Parts: sequence; C-alpha cells; structure tokens
Amino acid sequence: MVRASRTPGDSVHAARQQTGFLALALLLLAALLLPRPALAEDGYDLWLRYRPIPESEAAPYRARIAQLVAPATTPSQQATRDELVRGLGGLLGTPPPLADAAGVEGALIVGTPASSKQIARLGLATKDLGREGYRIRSVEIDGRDATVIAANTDAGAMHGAFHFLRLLQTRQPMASLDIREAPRTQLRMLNHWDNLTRHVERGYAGESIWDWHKLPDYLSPRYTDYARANASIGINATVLNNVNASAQQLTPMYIEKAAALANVFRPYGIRVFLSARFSAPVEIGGLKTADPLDPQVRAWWKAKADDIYKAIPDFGGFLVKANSEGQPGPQDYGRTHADGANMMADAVKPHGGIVIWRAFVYSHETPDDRAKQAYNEFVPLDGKFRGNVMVQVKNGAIDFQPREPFHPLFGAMPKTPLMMEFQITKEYLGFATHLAYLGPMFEETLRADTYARGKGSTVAKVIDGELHRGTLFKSGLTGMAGVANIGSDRNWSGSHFDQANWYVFGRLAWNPELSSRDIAEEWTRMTFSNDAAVVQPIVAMMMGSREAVVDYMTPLGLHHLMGRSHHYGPGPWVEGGPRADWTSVYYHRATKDGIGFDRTTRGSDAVSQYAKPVAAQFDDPAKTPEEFLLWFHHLPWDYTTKSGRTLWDELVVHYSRGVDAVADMRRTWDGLSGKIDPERHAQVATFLSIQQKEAQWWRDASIAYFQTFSQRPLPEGYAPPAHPLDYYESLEFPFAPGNG
Ligand code: BDP
Repeated sequence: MVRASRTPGDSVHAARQQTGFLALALLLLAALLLPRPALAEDGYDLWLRYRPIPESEAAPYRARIAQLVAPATTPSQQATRDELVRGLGGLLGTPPPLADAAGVEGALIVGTPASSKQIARLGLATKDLGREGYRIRSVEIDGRDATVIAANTDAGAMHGAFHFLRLLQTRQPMASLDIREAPRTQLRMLNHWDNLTRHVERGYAGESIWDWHKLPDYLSPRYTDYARANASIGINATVLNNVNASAQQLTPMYIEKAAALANVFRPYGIRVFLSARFSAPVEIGGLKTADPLDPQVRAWWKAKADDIYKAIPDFGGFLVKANSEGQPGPQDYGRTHADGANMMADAVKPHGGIVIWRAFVYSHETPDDRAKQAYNEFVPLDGKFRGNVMVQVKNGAIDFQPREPFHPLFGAMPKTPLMMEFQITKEYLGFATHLAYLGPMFEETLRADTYARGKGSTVAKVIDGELHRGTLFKSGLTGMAGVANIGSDRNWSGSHFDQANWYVFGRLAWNPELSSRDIAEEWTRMTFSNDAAVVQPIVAMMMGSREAVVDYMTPLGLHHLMGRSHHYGPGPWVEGGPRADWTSVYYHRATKDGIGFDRTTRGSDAVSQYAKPVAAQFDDPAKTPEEFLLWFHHLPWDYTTKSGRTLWDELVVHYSRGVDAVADMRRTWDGLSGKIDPERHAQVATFLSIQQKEAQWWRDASIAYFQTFSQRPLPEGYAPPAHPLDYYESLEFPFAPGNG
C-alpha cells in the first residue's frame, strides 16, 4: 500500500486526535457507568415496551429461549415471528437465533400442526382450543427441553406468542409451563366513535387515528401498532366509525379506505365492521324510502353488502344505532327493531356476516322512566331476530354512568345473543385527566347475578353464552364491545393510565371471569415496572380509583348529573331544554323532602324488570346495596343510612371521601418519583393535580346545589363549598372536547 509521507505537523495533529478520542471514550464509559435516570418514555409503546430484563434475572429466561422455531409462510405467521423477535430481542438483549427445527437445549417452537412438523408430532393442539385458543407447554423433544406454543390456527399461535411474551414481561417462571387458553367470547370488539372528519365523539385522545383523507394509499405505521396492541389482548374485531354514522362511510370511496385498513389488520386476526346509517338507501342510494320491508331497500342493502365483501372478503358486518337519540330507524316506517335488523342480516348472511343491533333506545315522547325503555322495546322481540343478529346492550340501563346496576336486559332475552357494550373512553368519568381504572366497574357488572336461571346466573354467563347455550339461544354468537378511548395522541389514550382501560377491556372480553386486580397488576408490570415497590402502590391506587370518582361525582346511586351536552364537570342543576331525559333534575328529583328516583313498585316499577330475587332486593331500601340507593329510591334527607348517619350527612361524607382519595393518589404517585421515568411520571402527576381540582369542584358544586333542598348544615368538620352555587352554575365550557 502506498502511503503519503507525513509532516511533523501531522503527528501533532494525530496525537491531539488520539487524546480527543481517549477523552471521548472515557466520557462515554463514565456515562455508561454512572447511575442513570429511567429512560424517558412517551407511552407510545403501551404495554408492549419489551424493556430489558435486568441481567441478574435474565439467565433462566435465556436458557429457555435459546432458539426460535417459528414458521413465517403466511402474513400472520410472519407477524407472530416479528413480534417474538422484537419482544424477545428487547427483553433478552438479543433475539434468539432462528431455526427450522428445534436443535438445541431450550428451543421455543411456535405454530400449528399444519405449520410445524414438530408440533404436529407432539399432538398438542386440540379441538377444545377452538379457532383462537392455544397451549403453552414445557416439553422434551429428543431428550432436550423445549417450550411449545401450539394452536389450531395462526391466530391462536399469535395469541399464544403474546401470552408467552407477557410471561417474560411480568417475570413469571418458565420451567414447567402448562397453559391452556381459549377465549370465552367470540367477538372481542372495539367500537370507534370516529367521524369521517376525524373528530371523535366522546374522544379525549386527540383526533381519530384513521387518516381517512390519506387512505387507502398512505398506511400509517400506527395502524400496524394498533393491530399489534389489540392482538396482544385478544381483541379480534373493530368497528371503524361512529354509531352516529355518516352514510358516506358506505360509499365506494370509503369502502376502499376501510378495505385498506382491513388488509393491515388481517394478519393480526382482526376483522373490520362498519356502523351503518339506517337511512343510507335514501341518502346515498337515491331511494325514496329506507323502509326495511320495501323490496328495493332490501335489494339495495344486499347489493351494498356484496360490494363491501368484494373489497373486504372477511368483513364482519354492521353495527346499527337506530331510532335512538334522533338516528333514523325502522320505526320511522312503523316497523320494529327486528324488522330492521333482519333486513340487514339477510343482506350479509350469504357472506357469513352479522348485524349487531344496539339496544340503546329511549324516546322522550315515551313518558315512561328512561331506564325501562330498552327492556320494554326489546323483550317482546326475543326470538324474532335472525340467527346472525346480536343485540348490543350497554352495561347499565341509563348511559355509561360511573356506577349503574346491571342492565335488566341481561338474562331477559334467552333466545337472543346479547353483546355487552362497555364504554372505555371516560365520557362520564373525568375524560382523559382523571385517573379511573375501569376494571372494577366492568367486573362489578360481569359478576352481577341476574338470577335469570337461579342463583349464579351472572352477567358474564349471559355474555359468554353459558347461561343459555344449548337451551334457548342457539346461534352461539357471543361477544363484548368497548367504546374505544384511542386517538392520535402520542400515548394513544390521552393519558398513561387510560391505556389500562383499553387493556382490561380486552382481557375481560377474552375471559369475563378474570379478576380486574390481577389484570391491573399485569398491566402495571408491563407498563411501568416489575419492582414490587412500584407495582403494589400503583395497583392499590388503580383499584380504588373508580370508587373515588363515584364518590366525588355521583355517590349512593345518583346518576346523570354532568354538564349539559359536553358532559364535562358537574351540572346537577341542568333542567329544561329539548328533552327531560337529558336533564339532571329528571334523575335526582331532589326536593325539600328528599332525593332519588323512585324505581320501586311504588314508583316507576323499573325494579320489576329484574328477576324476582333481584327485584325484591331493589324494591326495599333496607335491602338495596347502598351504592344503588338513590338509583332505586326517593328518600328523605334524614333517612338513616347503614353508617347511622342521615342521608344528607352520608352524601357529604361520600363527596368528601372522593376528594380525599384523590389527594391520597397524589401522595402515592409522588412517592414513586425516581422509580418511574420522569416524562410519564410528570404527566401523571399533573393530571392528578387536575383531577384533584375537579374532584373538589364536583364535590363543592354538588353540595352547594343539593343543600338548597336539604337545607341542612354540613356535618361537623366538613368544609363548606369554596364558592356560592351561582358561581358553579355560571361556568361554561363551549369547547370541551369530544362533544357532538
Ligand atoms: C351517549 C353519548 C353519545 C352517544 C350515545 C350512544 O353521550 O355521544 O352517541 O351515548 O351510545 O352516552 O349512542
């Protein structure tokens, strides 16, 4: 090699350069050795962060995952393998080497009998795993330890892979695994209330993640991450658009856009559904009517379904909000909900599609208690729906309130598959800023006993079909829907803790009998830390958080007391306007004599919609669980509650307790500073301070208002509201998010 001669100046320069490099190397070394604050995180990775397992704990995991045998001949298999490579690579430092067959001690083998000879040979995948279940087992192959994730289908293998990653993420032992999982419900579905404008109705996490304008050409990487996150918790269906649907969604242009999203989701086992506007045949079809019995209308929906299935061969079907809150529906033509649902069901039937018809109906023209109307409308229709129709019922009979007794329709329609509808987005529980883990709320409803077929007839058993399977309800369709809290905010859900609500929804949809506490712990370990000093306080905080919201917003069975339209903040004084059932006074009925909605046999008789033992309990204030007291009873202010205090005093105590609970959460969270990355810690801390301010506002405004009726002093030691009532009444929030 020819070298240019060097001048003395060069060597001085070289020496300087060397010292420079040395200094830089020392600096880097120092940077590596010095204790570092936890990495800043923005929440984008959700519970799929895959941060390294500390070296001191990693060895047993590495030993069990020395090789990865995961076929990748289909897009779904490829996605599963990619996730394992990404996850294991993150958790273990480097991903295990890939191989075609287990050849070393500690291989991890993933697949189906069709995709993997070794799995076929082990004969692990069995019928009872169904289409989406899986097994994870420690086995021996040719005298060597191995772990197998076996399923009947690619989708099952993917769910198993995510479960396996979760075991590492939550630091579970790996040595003798024998896990068998199959989902208890068929449809585990998100309902996006996203408009084509990208405004999300009741969304508090920015605008819609669907960038309709750039679809179908531009596929944001978020769509894939969305699918990964959903698949990781077993969600297998998504309704892309708002139940208050635009007919435009069903035009060819938007079908093509939806098809592009369906293509992204398909490898993750997620099917696309669309909300359909009942009047679409008129609005975009040029017909004069949308009457479900009109032959032209029927033909229009059939043709529309055919077009959709051409673009999306695995399209799931339609979700419909009809004759509810001003939406068009079959009753506009003198037809029933069954007529409407069946007409659309016939259109998707040849393609294997279904129709999910919402039971959220009530009319202000009906003088009856709003809580009774869905039951009154739908129970007579039991048995009248086609086999591919599901009726989707909100958890409670009013509207996603912080606490509601279970909806009386559960257990009351034995011939109809009922789909649960929970609201994940916190429209009524403090938007994005209030920390409220909804697991206990979902669990409370799922575990409630309907007594429909005797003791133990829980809502969970209605939802997973167990209660009526093989008897009256034949179609076998089961499912749970959650109104999504997802938006384009970097952290997806508007706050770090709201991610837990998406998570717990998916996990409970998979198995409605799981414990919300266990799920909170799992989520905390994956999202924040496995350090017991972090896990315990966070789980405790989460588990108490929803009750705190109930206390400072709507204690003792009060409900629907929020600000008008936008639903932000307290509005117990809301009255007048277009319809009584959109006011607060309709629900609390406070007078000088007392407070609460009498739904007993002496009042609206809503109690009689429940099975006898439940009705008997709710009919008697002494037997009614106190958390539902004012839901079912109108009681005098000096009614004696279980604590011995008067109703008025007890209300004040609850309101105040809620505020105190938020102060406790703040203290807990402050104590975690330094144990959680500063970026997420700071945002949660700030949101908690907002929550405290707003909890105080709810308490004070409510007490100031109800005191005008109770005309009693506050119990000793309880501070009066900070402002007079007219101050609270004067506050206006025309630009509160999520409205309309
Ligand atoms: C209510 C929401 C409204 C929804 C409605 C529904 O305020 O925005 O359209 O539920 O579920 O709680 O249809």
